[in-house]
Amino acid sequence: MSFLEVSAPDYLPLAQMRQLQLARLRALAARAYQNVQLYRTRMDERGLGPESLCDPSDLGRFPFTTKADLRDTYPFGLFASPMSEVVRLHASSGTTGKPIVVAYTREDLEVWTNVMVRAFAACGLTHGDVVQNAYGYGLFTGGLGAHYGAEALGATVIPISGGNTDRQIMVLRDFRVTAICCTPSYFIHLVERAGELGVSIRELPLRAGIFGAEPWTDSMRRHIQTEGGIQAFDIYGLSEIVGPGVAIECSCQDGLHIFEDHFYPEIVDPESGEPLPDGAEGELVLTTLSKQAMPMIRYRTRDITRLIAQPCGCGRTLRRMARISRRSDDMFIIRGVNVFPSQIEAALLEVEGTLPHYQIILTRLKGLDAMEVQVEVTPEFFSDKVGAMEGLQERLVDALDHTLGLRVSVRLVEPHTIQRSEGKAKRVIDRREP
Ligand code: DLL
Repeated sequence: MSFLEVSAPDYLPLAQMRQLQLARLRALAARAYQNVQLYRTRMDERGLGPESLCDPSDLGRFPFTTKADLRDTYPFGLFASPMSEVVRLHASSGTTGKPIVVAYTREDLEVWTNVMVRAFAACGLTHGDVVQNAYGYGLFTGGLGAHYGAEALGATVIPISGGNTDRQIMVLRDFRVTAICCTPSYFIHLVERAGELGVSIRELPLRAGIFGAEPWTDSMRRHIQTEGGIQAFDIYGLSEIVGPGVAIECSCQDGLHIFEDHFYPEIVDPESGEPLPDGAEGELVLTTLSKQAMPMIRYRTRDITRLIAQPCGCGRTLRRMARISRRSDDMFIIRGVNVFPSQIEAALLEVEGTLPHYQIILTRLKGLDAMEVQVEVTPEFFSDKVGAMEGLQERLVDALDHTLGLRVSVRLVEPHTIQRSEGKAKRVIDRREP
């Protein structure tokens, strides 16, 4: 299939897209009903079936599926295909207990590759690119998802996986890599380590980064683009739906196009579950439209965003979602104030003199919650006089106060004090007793 044909659904007129979605939704509901006990019971309880879907918006009458459902049916209870048709399993570890297991038929893998090809193409990658894939290979979906997509695009893939930073830098330079896939926090670490080794990433042929798997902010993007001399694109996905490739930014870098022909998005109020209109911020709920092995109906992602229906400068008709600002379950409450790590990151990066390496430590002192933000300062600042450090600390406390409406303690730490992650960064350390 030619490249243009692969990307054709990106430009489908709206009415045609809704028609396609409806046909796929009906087939999905039928498949889920026939093959998965949990879906059958829930649809029967509400008297729903494929015929209840006359318009994609009718999906709003269907019950949600949650992470708890995946745990309760661990490991294979939500599979809609016999094991003989399942050709791949991945798993995602949660914060507690057993991982969740996801399955793919051969057709599912083809769809995954298809959306990843379209994703890479959307951020300007072509067959001429040399792609260093530093997402972890294994049960995590990042490695293999990006791998098959980049390969199908015709790019040269370097399956280096995560870790071994010095070798990553050598490969980046010696193999004349033009695009890199990893978490944004790991890329920052790479740039920094390269500096120590006397390698300037800015001077290498590297021109694009496809970053995702964890939340990051626009301030972080500015930092990465300046320090790395590249364009940084945001890619979103989750194991339960497919892995990476649910949505991606295009060259306009203004929201992530959702591959709506395979994933149907809704935004709901995270508290009440009520559907919200395009433009309103809430929890992203996704339904897979073509998944065979593990269909997901109205999966509660816990990711907070909003849908953007306005046309995009790139010409794609796919709706966009705003960068994931936070997860609804990321929130912690300090002295009655709701706090999200992303707000802290944004506030810190607005103040000059700090590095995008930070950690939030939560403790409980005499029954009262306390929060300390530890942030690394630039080497120049660190070697400077104590007075400058104090001034910086005050500016940070003020910036956080301004954003959160809360005065919290800030500890400036030496460069390299905060542990680097090869995959998803751990920003919050909760030392409060349960
Ligand atoms: O992180 C899949 C992936 C791999 C996406 C590589 C992008 C690149 P999980 O491990 O199941 O899958 O984690 C999914 O990570 O619900 C979000 O909370 C978060 N996440 C993923 N991408 C982004 C992003 C992969 N671009 C969970 N921005 C999701 C913010 C993200 N959060």
